[in-house]
Amino acid sequence: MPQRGRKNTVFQWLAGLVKNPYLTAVREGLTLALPLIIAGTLAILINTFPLPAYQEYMTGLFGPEWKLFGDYIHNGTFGVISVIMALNIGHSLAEDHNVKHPLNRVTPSIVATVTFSSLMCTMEPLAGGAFAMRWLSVHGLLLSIVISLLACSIFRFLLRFPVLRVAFYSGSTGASMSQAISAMIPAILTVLLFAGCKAAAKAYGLENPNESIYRMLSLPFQAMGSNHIETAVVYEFVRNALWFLGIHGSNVLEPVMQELYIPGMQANAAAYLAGLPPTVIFTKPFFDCYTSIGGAGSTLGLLIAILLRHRDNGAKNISRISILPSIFNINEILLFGLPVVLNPVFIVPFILVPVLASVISYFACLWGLVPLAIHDVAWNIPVFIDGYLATDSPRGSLLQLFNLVVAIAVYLPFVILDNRLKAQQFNENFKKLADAAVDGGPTDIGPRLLSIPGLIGGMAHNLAADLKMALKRNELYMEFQPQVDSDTGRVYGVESLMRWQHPHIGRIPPSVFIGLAEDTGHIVALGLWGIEESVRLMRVWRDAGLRDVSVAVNVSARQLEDASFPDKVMGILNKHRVPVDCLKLEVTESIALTSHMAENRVLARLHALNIRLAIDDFGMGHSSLTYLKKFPVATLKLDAILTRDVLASRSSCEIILSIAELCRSLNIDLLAEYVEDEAHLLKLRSLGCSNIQGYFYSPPLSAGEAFTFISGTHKAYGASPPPRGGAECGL
Ligand code: G
Ligand code: G
Ligand code: MN
Repeated sequence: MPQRGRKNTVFQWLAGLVKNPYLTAVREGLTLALPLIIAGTLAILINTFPLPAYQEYMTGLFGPEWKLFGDYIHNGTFGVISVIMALNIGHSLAEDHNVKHPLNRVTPSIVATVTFSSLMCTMEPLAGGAFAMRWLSVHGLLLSIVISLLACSIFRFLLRFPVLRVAFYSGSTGASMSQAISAMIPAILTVLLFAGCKAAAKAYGLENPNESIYRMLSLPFQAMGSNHIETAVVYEFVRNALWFLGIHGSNVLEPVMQELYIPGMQANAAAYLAGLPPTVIFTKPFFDCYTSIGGAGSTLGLLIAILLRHRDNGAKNISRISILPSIFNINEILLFGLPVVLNPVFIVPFILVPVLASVISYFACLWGLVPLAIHDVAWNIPVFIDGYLATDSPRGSLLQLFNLVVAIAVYLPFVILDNRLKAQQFNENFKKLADAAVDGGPTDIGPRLLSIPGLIGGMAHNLAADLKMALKRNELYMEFQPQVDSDTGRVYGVESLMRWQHPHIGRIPPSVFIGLAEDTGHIVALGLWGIEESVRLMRVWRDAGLRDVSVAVNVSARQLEDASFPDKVMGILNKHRVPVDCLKLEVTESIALTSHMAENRVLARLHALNIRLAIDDFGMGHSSLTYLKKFPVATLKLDAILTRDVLASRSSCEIILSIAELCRSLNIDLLAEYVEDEAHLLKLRSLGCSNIQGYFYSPPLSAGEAFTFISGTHKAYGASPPPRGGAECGL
């Protein structure tokens, strides 16, 4: 067992690390850059597609400069990815900034970007600008990430000091004006600090931090001049570790390639031409063919492992988009989109797989299982083909296959780990969303769930988008919970309850999806659909001889703002030839019985059309009972807190007694919900409440089950006389 305990501790540690706000900001920043990365990848593919016929065709069609088109896209996307990252990281960090200090969300982005560009600009006269494009591109990525995180942290730290926040009475100026001004001094100080550091560094002869980093990184190799397995292992280790940090590893180590592996290739090719056997194992094609299948990190193995075993849709979609470029060894979408870069889950396999592959391939060559490379091949020739072309032998392709299988096997456990981490994080966030949905009641001031900051709000947005398609895709349906007259045991009505079976997540609690529909306004359409489903069922039941049952449908505040709602409901009843007293609309007390609603024209119109109302969750709101007279209601449904408490609390009993009394005098039906056992049932009946809904009789049922259940009670207790308190549907 201690083994398992330790495993779980590591898992929890990793889960914590993955949730780290800075790493999250980096991941989100990369994800936000995805459109740009996909466009850039397409441009690489268009320009480098490794088919001579294609290259000739394009030259013939557009002239020798045809690659400019792709170059423009590439420079416009990957060429400025470091700037975009600064913007994105600022944006991601602003989300949790915002909770503590109301702040314009763009400000941290500006601070990060300005800081980065002030560090990257140079005073050397460059053609037409003061930036070396190189450092705005992928090559500046690590520095951009580090600087943005630092700058935003310092900015946020400075914001904490009230003296630094310029306060002024906003008066008629908008919120952005006052927010921008209050953040002004911390923002300026942050930029000044970094610019000061840069000036100081320059005074010591250190101008561009990137140049220095790159120079340092290639140092270890200057010592290792030998073309041996140790050098190859270190080369793969460093190259992929750099990629993991978001640095173009192959580019940094280009000197090694130039000094060792390209000459190695040339030596083999020369030997081959001279009719001699090749002698050098480590050549440029060695690395292109055997250790970077699908790109750095041999990520074709990762891609296949994800498609085989990952259950997360995001990861799967990114992998699907990556298939085509990965065939040509272009894996930026996977590296930045999944992402692999700075993702603690994938650091081990991402570095281990290429190192392993270099060792395996070394021995395969050493033992003569696979011939050495004698032809140079372009880096973007698809796997298996390049192995064959480089060695003139299918064994080259076989070794690639072997390495690919090893890559899949090494990546697989980490994909499963990622799966578990994502699932855990999803569940945590979903629970928070569900709690938020249950907590706050409806508000008049805009969205509740959609305005939650960060990942939870993001999840709310995703679900709201899914909900828009749910009706068309048949994911919504209604369930019906019987309402029973406990004196006779007969079912006199049902409450219809909307359900959403999400294709990937499963059943979504109604509090969540109804809350989302209220936020987006979609509830108006969904609500009408639910009413029509319920009314249609009444028609079906009546045709089947089940006549004296009514249906109660829940209605949200948003629906009562739609002036056409009452007439649409009436239209539905007419369409299905169902009498108006077969339908009840349930509105919660906190919505219906307020001064605001007393003036509501929709309620007045519903009343005029004789459409009956039930008041849900009655007894705990702060409503004034006088409103009960304003809109004659048919039914009061006791709040669950009251019914659950009746055995334990005297005051709940007193309250129910007086509500029962009130109902008798106003001729209103009283219904107790959430009745789960006989003790509660008996007590409630003794207090004057005999209409019961709850698990004691039945949970919500499908339409078919409800029909069977109701027919059963009607057979057992006879169809007449009509139950006391329950409404008989006329006609
Ligand atoms: O989890 P449960 O089924 O108990 O959730 C039911 C709650 O969801 C109800 O109290 C109601 O507020 C809401 N609800 C369920 N169905 C509908 C519906 O069709 N329309 C509206 N507006 N709300 C519904
Ligand atoms: O808020 P409203 O009354 O519309 O909520 C109805 C919801 O209450 C239904 O979704 C149903 O699933 C749930 N419900 C109905 N009866 C019981 C019960 O006896 N116990 C519990 N826990 N929930 C119930
Ligand atoms: Mn209800």
